[in-house]
Amino acid sequence: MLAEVRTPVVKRSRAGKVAALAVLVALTATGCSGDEILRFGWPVGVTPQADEMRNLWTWTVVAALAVGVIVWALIFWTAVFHRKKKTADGEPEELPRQFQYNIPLEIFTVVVPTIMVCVLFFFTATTESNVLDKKPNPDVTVDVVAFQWNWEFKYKSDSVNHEDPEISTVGSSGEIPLLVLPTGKTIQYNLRSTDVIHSFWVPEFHFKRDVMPSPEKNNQDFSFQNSIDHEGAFVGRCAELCGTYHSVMNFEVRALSPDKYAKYIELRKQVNPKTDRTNTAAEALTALNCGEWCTPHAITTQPFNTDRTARTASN
Ligand SMILES: [Cu+2]
Repeated sequence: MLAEVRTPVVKRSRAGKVAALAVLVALTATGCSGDEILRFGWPVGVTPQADEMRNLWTWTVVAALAVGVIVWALIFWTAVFHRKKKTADGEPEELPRQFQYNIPLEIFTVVVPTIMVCVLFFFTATTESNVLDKKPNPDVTVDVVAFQWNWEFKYKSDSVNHEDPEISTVGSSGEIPLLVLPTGKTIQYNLRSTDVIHSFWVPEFHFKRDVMPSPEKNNQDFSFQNSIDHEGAFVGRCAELCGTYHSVMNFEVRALSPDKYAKYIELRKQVNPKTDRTNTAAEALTALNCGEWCTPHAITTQPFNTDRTARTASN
């Protein structure tokens, strides 16, 4: 009698140990930290808006996995324990007991998913509203101009003082455009295309928005705001298939502390005696000489080699 009682307990504890070991192996073998696992493949965000998006993503995936585990367990349980068996003399048995027209079960399967959709809708709508929130007077306003196949960034050094000369950084086939921005300030991005539809995407912002040729025509909101938490270099990409060289339509966001940013803007206004025109982004960053984040060329990506004759059989 005792043996009969103890056996299932021993089996259960062994199964528990195996499950715990499997989780431990999965965690250590992949080398993922807890934070990495909860990001479910997303990069580390660098804006408060990105943190909001990440929270929504994490808890949506957790909820989906919880539902998935329940559904997979039910499928497994049904397939294993309620399959059609044969009788002792090899004849097929009658079908197991059927459950159609079970009103409480049908109400349950309508009400529970409805509640789940409502909860997901609530958190999606509140997150969207927070991420798209705009302050009336942003500290910096940038006009982002997308064209086949590069970017131009035009911004006032001071969005209040409209008499300042407009500073512009444009990419070329040989140079990735650098969008230099201050940390901890509210930045407004006004998106516009000069030809086809592009998409402004910085993975570390956890944000992407289509760049349209005439957004007013369809009442599209072509601007958004964010603020960047810390200094760094973050790759930006076009995320809308826009033609032959779409895949190389990259840029780089360079976030600098507000004092370095102010110096950068001053340097952009100064005339370079060597070229007799105002400093380019690369020249201003070189003159600023602030270490890693003043590197004059993109760190996170590199220009596409447009020299067709440079191709050999090996590449
Ligand atoms: Cu594009």
